[in-house]
Amino acid sequence: MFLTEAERRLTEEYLQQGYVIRPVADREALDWMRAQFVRLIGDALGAAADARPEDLLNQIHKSVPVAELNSFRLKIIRDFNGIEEFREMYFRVARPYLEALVSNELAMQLRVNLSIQFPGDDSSLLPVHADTWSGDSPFEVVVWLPLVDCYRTKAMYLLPPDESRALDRQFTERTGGSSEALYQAIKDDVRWLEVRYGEVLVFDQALPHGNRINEEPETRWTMNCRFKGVFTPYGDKKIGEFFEPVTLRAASRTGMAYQLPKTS
Ligand SMILES: O=C(O)CCC(=O)C(=O)O
Ligand SMILES: [Fe+2]
Repeated sequence: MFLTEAERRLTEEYLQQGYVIRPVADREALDWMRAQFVRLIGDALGAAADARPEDLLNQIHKSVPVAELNSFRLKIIRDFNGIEEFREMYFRVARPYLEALVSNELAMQLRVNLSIQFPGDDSSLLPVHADTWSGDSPFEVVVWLPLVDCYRTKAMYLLPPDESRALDRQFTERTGGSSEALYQAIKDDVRWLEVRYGEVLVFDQALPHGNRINEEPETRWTMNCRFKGVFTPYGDKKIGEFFEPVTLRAASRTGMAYQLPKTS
């Protein structure tokens, strides 16, 4: 394969671990996004935030009652997805990694997701799953971007490819039905992914992953968004409804528009 040395390293790492963690490719884009959050949180709370951004985010559970967490989260999601440049900024932080691992003709999810997890809160957990189990295409990757440092249970976990293949071979025996039973079966094999603010995670959503109660004293704020090659097979999430091309190239545009001359 005609890959550069850097692409080869990234590829090996992704195939071996099921993910890569790298410094964001555009730090200004990341800081711009975090500044938008600070502004939107100020709007939502009805008071301009004067704390440092990392303190405001990490300590938000002191200002928002857990009963209001979901409506607070949905409001913030609606607001930042309404900002014109937001998706492009999101793309910029991961662009070279996506181009190396996925394609340079990419489709991007239309809406970026946000997960907020208060310390000790069990109301917004994602039990172990692979997105492919509920209809996502195995050609999709997730770009997971933290707004605060994520570590231990404030992060997410992933089952690496070798362990995942072992699980697939004995899926029924080891899972016993419930997702908690499944987690118990794999918990010694999963990797907790430490991702700091300033880094970005790209992972294979076809591998089992999820999160647990955040036992750290700070709130987790992470975004996630799916990308795939425009011309790779689609699952339930379709182009136009869920995905949209963001880097279609000239020859693909002329190719798709092409019609043979009519002969009479
Ligand atoms: O953020 C997490 O803990 C899990 C995210 C996830 O399941 C996903 O993005 O597919
Ligand atoms: Fe997932």
